[in-house]
Amino acid sequence: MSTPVAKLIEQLWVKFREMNPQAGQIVDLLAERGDTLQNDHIAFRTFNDPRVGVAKLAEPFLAGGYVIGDEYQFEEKKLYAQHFEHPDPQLPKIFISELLLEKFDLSVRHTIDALIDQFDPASGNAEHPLCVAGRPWKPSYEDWKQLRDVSEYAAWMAAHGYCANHFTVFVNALKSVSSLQQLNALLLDEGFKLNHEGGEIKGSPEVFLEQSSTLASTVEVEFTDGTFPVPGCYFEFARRYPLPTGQLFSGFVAKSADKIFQSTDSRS
Ligand code: OOG
Ligand code: NI
Repeated sequence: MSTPVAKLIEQLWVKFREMNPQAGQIVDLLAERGDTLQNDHIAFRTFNDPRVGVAKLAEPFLAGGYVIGDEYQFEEKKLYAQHFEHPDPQLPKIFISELLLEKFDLSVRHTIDALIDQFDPASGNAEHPLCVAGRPWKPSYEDWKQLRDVSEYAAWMAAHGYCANHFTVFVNALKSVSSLQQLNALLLDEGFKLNHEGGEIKGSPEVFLEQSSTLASTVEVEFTDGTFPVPGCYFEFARRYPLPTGQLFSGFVAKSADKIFQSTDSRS
């Protein structure tokens, strides 16, 4: 695992664990039970501005042999997403969503534009991929609150920018639990808080995918007008089922994803 894309994923994982101590605790918990972690997918968020859109974030993954999978629409949340997968099954799928800026009023667009204007597009290149750029702008807490009132997603982006929003445990590969229900019960027992939006488990064997996730841990973020607690990253758990062809379903389910996004809601 030493290709540039594998190195990039390792770098994302290290940052993710730093930002989200929950992740390390869950990995340790699984390790105590004799399980090693296999990542099903990584998710990124962005805005649909060409300087930073899905296509821009996907560049290093496409260069590393990933191919475009399906696309997904989220009317109410004003989001569009695509997933990418690699012929090497050891490499996680990549899920990238973007906020559709034209669907917001001018004052919201102005706030977001002012953030993107602080990003130096020359810095998002092959040597310094956008997905590990961190937060290339300085928002105020006032910006965060304005955005939070129209889109939790936009507020999250303003606060955190570019990092893995979540990694995902591939539940099929676990030996110490035989279902997502069992894993959830273990996590709740250990004191982790799960996202209950749309039920603890999203999806079903009928749609070939079951998912659950922790609620994002609260992190202290520095804004231009002070440091404030806001939702950070979360950890997801996915169990995949075989299609009639016998192959495991490798896509995502928009109806479930819609609820998974809410793992970072400040009011959950
Ligand atoms: C992505 C939410 C959707 C999935 O697996 O369906 C998702 C996000 O929170 O950015 O990850
Ligand atoms: Ni996910």
